[in-house]
Amino acid sequence: MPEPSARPTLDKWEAAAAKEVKGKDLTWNTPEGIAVKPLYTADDVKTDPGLPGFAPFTRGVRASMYAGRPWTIRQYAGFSTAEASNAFYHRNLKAGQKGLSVAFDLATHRGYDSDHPRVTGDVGKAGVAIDTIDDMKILFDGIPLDKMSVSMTMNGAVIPILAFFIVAGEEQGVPRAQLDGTIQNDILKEFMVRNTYIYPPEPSMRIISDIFGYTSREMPKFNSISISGYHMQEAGATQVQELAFTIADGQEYVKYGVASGLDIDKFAGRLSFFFAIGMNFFMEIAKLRAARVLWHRVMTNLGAKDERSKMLRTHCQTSGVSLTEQDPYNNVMRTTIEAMAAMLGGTQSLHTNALDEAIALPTDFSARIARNTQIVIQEETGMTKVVDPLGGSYYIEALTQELVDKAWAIIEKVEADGGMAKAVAAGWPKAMIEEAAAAQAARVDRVEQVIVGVNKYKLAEQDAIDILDVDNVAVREAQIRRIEKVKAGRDEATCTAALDALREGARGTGNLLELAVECARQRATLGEISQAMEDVFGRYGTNPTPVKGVYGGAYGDDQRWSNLIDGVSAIERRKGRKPKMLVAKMGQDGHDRGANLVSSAFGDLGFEIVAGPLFQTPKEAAELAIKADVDVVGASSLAAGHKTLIPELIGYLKDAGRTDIKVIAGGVIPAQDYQFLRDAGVQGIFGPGTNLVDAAGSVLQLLGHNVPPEGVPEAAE
Ligand code: MLC
Ligand code: 5AD
Repeated sequence: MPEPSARPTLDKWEAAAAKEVKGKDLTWNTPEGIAVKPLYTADDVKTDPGLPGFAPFTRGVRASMYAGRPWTIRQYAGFSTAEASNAFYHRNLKAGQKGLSVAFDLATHRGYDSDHPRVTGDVGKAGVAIDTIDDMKILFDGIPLDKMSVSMTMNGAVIPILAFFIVAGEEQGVPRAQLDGTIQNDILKEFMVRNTYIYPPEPSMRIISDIFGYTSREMPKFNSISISGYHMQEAGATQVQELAFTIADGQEYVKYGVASGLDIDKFAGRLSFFFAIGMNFFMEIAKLRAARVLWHRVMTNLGAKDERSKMLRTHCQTSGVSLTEQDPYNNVMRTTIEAMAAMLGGTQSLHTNALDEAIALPTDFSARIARNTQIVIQEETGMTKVVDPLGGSYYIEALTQELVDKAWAIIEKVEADGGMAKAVAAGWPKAMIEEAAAAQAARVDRVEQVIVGVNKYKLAEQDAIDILDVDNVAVREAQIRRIEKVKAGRDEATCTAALDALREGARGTGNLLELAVECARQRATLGEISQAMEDVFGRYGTNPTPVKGVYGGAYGDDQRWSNLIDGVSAIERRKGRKPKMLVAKMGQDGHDRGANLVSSAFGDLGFEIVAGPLFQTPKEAAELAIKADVDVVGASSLAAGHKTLIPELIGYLKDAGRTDIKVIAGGVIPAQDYQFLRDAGVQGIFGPGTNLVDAAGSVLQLLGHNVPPEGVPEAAE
């Protein structure tokens, strides 16, 4: 070591670096507004991160962390029937998975039984169909619920699902006090980004307090909520937004729990979190550390005394939107990098996405690689042997502090507005996230942000990969048969009495979960339990409000963009009005990022956009298209309902004599389905990774305007 006086100073380093890069500014301005410098030194570290297992838990919630016990390998899965999903779980557990995580189909999420007319396209598609306690028992057949921790991603229909889980345990011989697991139960982010809500905000918040009350009393091992930022990042939020809104959501839930009469330290220890881990490696590591610091601060301010109440425990999932349909094997590397960020950030539990993520649910093959990504890290690399190995890294520590400060500023703004429930109702967090999404889409489409295989290093030819295709018609028929069987075998009078009691409880102050447990015992269906509460609370709906000017603003006087605007004007001159497009969301698919982006970008080009409400039936979408007299319907599908819903939509337009209204489809549509959709009359298909400028060129062509050569889109198909 040279003497301190002989050591080079930072000035000297700056001069040397500037010389090497000929004065180029090496600062990286990230989307969250953080200026990342090319070098960090001890001067940048302002806070001591302390030790793992001790407040404020910057370096991890356990003293020994993975050296004592590695994180839980918990793969999110579910599809088709309870039988098929149960068999999949058994195969996965045998191959090294450690915890379960159930994905339900969208009909279940939204509180509909599989026989409901609104859900024909959704049954068994994006997750497993659960209608009755019998389905739930089959789902966990051979899985001891006192030994296996089970996460269930359920928010809308959280009351019937948790009731089924409790009764499935009972009938397996496991008292509810021994049930180990987590229910997502996070409705605020549903109103913001994920959209599987059922009831209006106020009764939805009551449901959460009721669950806190019941589980803190009856189920001491069960995590009563998984406060989720994951879906915010998927919807386009920056890491700072994800961090801030998630912690603010948590703060709001605690306030509601306390207001409902609970002692903070009686329930706060069982609150858990869930974050997305995207490709900004160090930022994600720092985000998890910052989250722990922020939660400790928030809970201290709220008066928690028990250190466990202030300890942020989290699940993480690698980022779905960071994965591509194009050259899908790159997704294995992306997921590996993200998994490493999650573990270096100190996650308690992790899901790694499968390489076919961008187009379908995992197959046994892709699920194996995803799972083994974690097993290899845990068992081959030695990475688990040292607690928080990045602790003390100048960059990580400085970034952690910067994220804490930036997120805290947003949390304070939320508080100044009266808390997250009010902010969500006012809509500004959602608008902020959508603006970030539009800005990001423009960066990718303009190749300012590289996505390998999508906007750079593209393959000339894509090989199709084998994907999982669920036959929703067959699943629906099987589910209907089971619903009939369960209804035929129950005592109708006691079942009706239990449902009546639930309805009364909803009107008054009865604990909704406790009342629903009795309904589940009496074989009431998920749809019936949901309906009993809907009778009192009503069903909630919103209309999208696409952001304006962010996507288009990124293009300035770009020639291709101007050509497209000219094209829109040419059509306007010819028709005497602007070209008009309905952006339609059909079925129970609430994933609206794609639809919102299309609405924003096409709106910025001068299209008149009819932003259709979520959850339309094909008939409702056709009626809206005809009423608004649009030129084209863009059906956005991200939950695999496209083969059922889009042909139905075209059928209704045909029956009404409006074959002039063109139908295009976008979203998660595998190449295998293109011909089927074309045969059904779809005139343009835009898969994941579509450049919106290219897509706009194609739509203008479809409407009879040829865009000049530099504006001619590459074939989207
Ligand atoms: C852990 N333990 C240790 C230890 N580490 N004991 C001694 N030494 C150590 N080093 C103990 C813990 O204290 C705990 O016991 C037990 O081991 C289990 O560890 P854990 O760390 O709590 O892990 P886990 O049980 O896996 O719980 C993780 C969790 C939980 C708290 C984050 O909420 C969870 O599993 N969440 C998963 C959520 C999920 O899968 N979501 C999917 C969303 S998909 P004790 O007694 O203290 O509890 C989605 C997509 C979509 O949302 O949109 O559809
Ligand atoms: N099985 C496995 N993974 C799923 N995901 C969603 N549904 C399922 C399912 N049924 C994953 C995808 C998606 C994220 C929200 O969760 O990775 O991006």
